[in-house]
Amino acid sequence: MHISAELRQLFARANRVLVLTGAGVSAESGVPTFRGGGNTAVWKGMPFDVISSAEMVERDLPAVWEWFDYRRDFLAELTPNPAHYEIARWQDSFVEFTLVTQNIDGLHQKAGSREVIELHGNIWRARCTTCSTAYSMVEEQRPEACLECGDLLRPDVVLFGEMLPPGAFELAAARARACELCFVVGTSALVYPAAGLPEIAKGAGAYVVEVNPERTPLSSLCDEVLTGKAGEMLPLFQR
Ligand code: BJW
Ligand code: ZN
Repeated sequence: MHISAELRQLFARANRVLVLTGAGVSAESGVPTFRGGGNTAVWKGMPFDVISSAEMVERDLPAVWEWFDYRRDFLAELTPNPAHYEIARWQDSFVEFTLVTQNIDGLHQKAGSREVIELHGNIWRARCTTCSTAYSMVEEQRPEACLECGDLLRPDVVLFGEMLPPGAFELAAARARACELCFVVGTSALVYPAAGLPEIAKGAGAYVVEVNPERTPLSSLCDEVLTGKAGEMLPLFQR
């Protein structure tokens, strides 16, 4: 795959870089993507946008937990891939580096990334449906009910129709406005407001690069499209 001289130079000289990732960055670790490839995620006959929705939390919270418990068991066996590790290396190479992810799998952190802006929450946390107290499920089991108020717990992830964590998008948008170089890696760029970040970066003058084996609605906005897998493309960058 050809990386332009302009992009190589920009990568070598840039001070402020932002990377937005989606499910595709974890695909080479074995995490199924949501869309594309024809294997859309389905749980007991329900498409993921039905089971992963605010309505389903209201209607059948135990079913939502079953689906997320199943996915945590599956994810526990998986490890980061070269794309996660490369992105983790970048954080110490630039004056200001921002990693924004839509992923809830925690693989960026496992690869060593710090201060990850998680737009859609984290599958390894539960939170109280009433008082929002959060509980880690990395090492420990979640309590039956909230230890503060006794109410029900739910996965600490952002489902369709729900608000993003307070401040997360605002911080990501500020970094997008300030960056010189923006990478959009492994996202179908269909889900908003996340998909709006590269548009913000572009509007503020950044050079926007997409890394994806397939074209997306963002491709035409990008200054450069690197058609290929994240784990193969990102290690081609040298600084
Ligand atoms: C590779 C690869 C390799 C493969 N290397 N690449 C404007 C218009 C219309 C609707 C809306 C709008 N603004 C907001 C909305 C509503 C909605 C939305 O955007 N809907 C659209 C579908 C139209 N947004 C929301 O509801 C958001 N909330 C919100 O806006 O709050 C305010 C509000 C409230 C009420 C009403 C209106 C507004 C919240 C969105 C939360 C998304 N949640 C999910 C589920 C999380 C929990 C779970 O996991 O179950 O998050 S949905 C799912 O999609 C998940 C992902 O983070 C998200 C994005 O998917 P992603 O990462 O792009 O993955 P894929 O699978 O789509 O794509 C993978 C890509 O990788 C592909 O392109 C492949 O080619 C590529 N790939 N292998 C590189 N090796
Ligand atoms: Zn509580």
